[in-house]
Amino acid sequence: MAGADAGDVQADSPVVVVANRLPVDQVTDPDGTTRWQRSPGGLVTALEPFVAGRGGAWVGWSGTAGEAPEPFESGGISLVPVELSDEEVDRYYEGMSNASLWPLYHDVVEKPEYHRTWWDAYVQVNKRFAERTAEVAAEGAIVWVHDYQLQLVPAMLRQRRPDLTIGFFLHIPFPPYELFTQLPWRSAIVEGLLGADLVGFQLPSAAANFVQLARRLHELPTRGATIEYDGRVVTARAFPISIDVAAFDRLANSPEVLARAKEIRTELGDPEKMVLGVDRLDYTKGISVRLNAFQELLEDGAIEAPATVMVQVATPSRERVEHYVHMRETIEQQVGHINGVFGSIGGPAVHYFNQSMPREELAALYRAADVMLVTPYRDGMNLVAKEYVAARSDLGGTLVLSEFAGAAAEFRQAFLVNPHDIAGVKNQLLRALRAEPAEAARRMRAMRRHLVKHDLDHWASSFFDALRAQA
Ligand code: ADQ
Repeated sequence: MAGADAGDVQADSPVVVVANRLPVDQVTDPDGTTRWQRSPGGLVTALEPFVAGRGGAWVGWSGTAGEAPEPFESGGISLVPVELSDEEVDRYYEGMSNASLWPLYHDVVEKPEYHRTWWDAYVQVNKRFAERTAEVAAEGAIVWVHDYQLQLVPAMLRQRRPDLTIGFFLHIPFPPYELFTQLPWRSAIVEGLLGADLVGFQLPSAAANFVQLARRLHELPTRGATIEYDGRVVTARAFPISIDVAAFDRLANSPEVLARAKEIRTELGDPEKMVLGVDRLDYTKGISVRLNAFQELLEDGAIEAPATVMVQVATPSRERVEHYVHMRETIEQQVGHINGVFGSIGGPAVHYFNQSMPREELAALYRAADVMLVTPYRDGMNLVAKEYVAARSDLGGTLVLSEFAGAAAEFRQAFLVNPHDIAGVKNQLLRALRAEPAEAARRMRAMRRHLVKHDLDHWASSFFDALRAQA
């Protein structure tokens, strides 16, 4: 087992990040050689200053099943790979994490499946992560564990290393008591999280859900944001995640991106209005909601194509999980239908891309769009909404945002919608399309003012500060 052969790993890292994935991807060059490349994600950028160059370590899976590579250095961080077998990828990752916990935590928008074999693999893999972390953390180190795949790690780690200060952050929503308690392994998960000193959530309501569970399910004494457990005090608080606002702003204002934004409008046939959606292809993101709204507005004659066009970019995701295959087919059929009825030769009403795009292209799309549609049924935060606002220093463009995205708590000046209410979504989309430039600018300015003060560094620093205060 991976945890057994620590080999050259030394227990000397004062800060350890533990996440399902390492912050690197293995890429193969044209000559067949493989190398590690830093992943584009924001998490590594946020945590780098706290981990890199200080002997910090990152424990995670490489993304490939089979024997784990030896620990290695990258960008000043010691990367400690954890092994996952093919069967564990199926059961722990695609099963328990993505077909049980993911839908349950997102308000059962799809029906979660529960299988004991998946749970067993989840326990086994969490244990391996805890063992690996226990081996690399220095005496008294600070450990920050991330997300729903690793909820048992805090308790498993504390059992092995009571000297550590342990933080946990959940990137996705945390459901209310009535939903959470359908999980057959509910007590084990709550006890797993209670192993941490600080449990962080995107929203105060999620933190409150957790405190309530500890009180009602485990009959633990609670006071405000704190829970007494096992002779310790566990704090549950909100730390809304963000993006590197300055970097995104700079990117969106670069001459190349501005030129590309213009070019995109030309390539779309110079529409009067461009509506945009950018998501990971996931059933929580409500891509069908906005396609429905767009389609009905075309049917009603409230908008016309190609004067108004929609661009939807959906990155392929979790393609081995059944719900995702089905959802992708539904979306593609819907796009086909809309274009069949409302498109013309060389002029589709919806431009759909099932592709991942470079950051520069996303920034250009954000800058080109008149309306950004972000309509998840439930979303921990939603960074796309934040990227859009960060990209619009021109104060142009409007944001239609689901009330059920964490970002809605911060962006009160967006055109907020209930994604279950199609009439309401249509209404807000029309308002957003027809907003006077002065009103759009007023809304955008207010959202930007909030965003610049609450960036990614603010998020990571607040969490680390709160965690150190618990030490
Ligand atoms: P995700 O569910 O992955 O994250 P989100 O917050 O929207 O969702 O982040 C998506 C990221 O992927 C964005 O940075 C976006 O730019 C990028 N992306 C989307 N489509 C892309 C495309 N076609 N090409 C390239 N990049 C694309 C989870 C939770 C969220 C929470 C984050 C962070 O579900 O609620 O905000 O973690 O905590």
